[in-house]
Amino acid sequence: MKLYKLSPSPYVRKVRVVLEETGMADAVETVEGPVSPMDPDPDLVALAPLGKIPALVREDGATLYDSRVICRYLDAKAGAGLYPEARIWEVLTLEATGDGMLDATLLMTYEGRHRTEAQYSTDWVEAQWLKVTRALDALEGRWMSHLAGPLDAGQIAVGCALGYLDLRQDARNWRAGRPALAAWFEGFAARPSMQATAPEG
Ligand SMILES: N[C@@H](CCC(=O)N[C@@H](CS)C(=O)NCC(=O)O)C(=O)O
Repeated sequence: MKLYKLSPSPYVRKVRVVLEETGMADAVETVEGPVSPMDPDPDLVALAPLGKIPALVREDGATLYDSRVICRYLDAKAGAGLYPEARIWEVLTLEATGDGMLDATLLMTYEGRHRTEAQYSTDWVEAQWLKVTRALDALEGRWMSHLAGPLDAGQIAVGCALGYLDLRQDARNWRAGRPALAAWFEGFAARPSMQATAPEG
């Protein structure tokens, strides 16, 4: 299998954490390349029409995207139980929460990276940040017992989202007022799978 990636991408990190946790990292060859919404890579677009990473080229079937589909596919292939049937709706909702935090944080980054100074909207950026803070508060207030349970795909999404906040929005100090989530992330970030996939910048 071939994984289209770019090192700091938090969505790619989710997939790489699943590969590490399921012992399948060696089954995947990686293709690293630049990714831009304004100038998508034609090779990637031929495989994945949205031009986004991650995309997983399989030997025996259509190319898979996005990160949620790929994580679920790898989990099924490994039989790793990261989407346990007994808690499936909670796991999927937690995964959607982590991914939604990533989407909002990425839009904040893109607002500065892909739009001119005149187009840049502080209101838009702050509206995205509000989404992130509401999600952080929900995690701190309602999800801590789930986060403390056995590893699942929802936890992986949240762990990668918090890692991405440290990378791109460190100055906003998401840990302030959220001691339980901060303590959970300290432990989660120490997992070998998270250490092996930590972004370099
Ligand atoms: N929902 C997608 C989001 C993937 C995504 O937005 N990836 C970014 C890189 S971090 C990308 O490819 N951006 C290029 C674009 O938006 O065209 C997933 O979970 O895989």
